[in-house]
Amino acid sequence: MIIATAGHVDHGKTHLLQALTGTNANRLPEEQKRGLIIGLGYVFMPYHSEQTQQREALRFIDVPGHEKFLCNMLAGVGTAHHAILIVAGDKGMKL
Ligand SMILES: Nc1nc2c(ncn2[C@@H]2O[C@H](COP(=O)(O)OP(=O)(O)O)[C@@H](O)[C@H]2O)c(=O)[nH]1
Ligand SMILES: [Mg+2]
Repeated sequence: MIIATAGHVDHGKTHLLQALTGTNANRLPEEQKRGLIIGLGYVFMPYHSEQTQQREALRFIDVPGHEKFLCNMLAGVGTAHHAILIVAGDKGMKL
């Protein structure tokens, strides 16, 4: 299963994925320097499936929230089965 993030820049998308998987999806040096994702980030969370009795993984695609990188965001969410809409509770919805 592939899950994409969605939400405005600086609302905690990458932070949430790091908490879930232990991996920083900001992998490029420029992304780490700026603290925001420009391309796409890929992280995963392994788990044991009771259904199949096998080791499986939830796969996440972290996408940019900045409007300048909208094309990259669309490329990321286009392949996902599900999305997590992440809104910072202290900032509210932003367009
Ligand atoms: N306002 C707010 N900031 C958060 C929250 N969770 C994480 N942050 C901080 O917001 C900053 C940006 O987080 P990041 O995950 O890079 O946001 P992204 O651009 O949506 O991926 C970091 O300094 C985080 O520590 C939250 O729930 N609310
Ligand atoms: Mg991010």
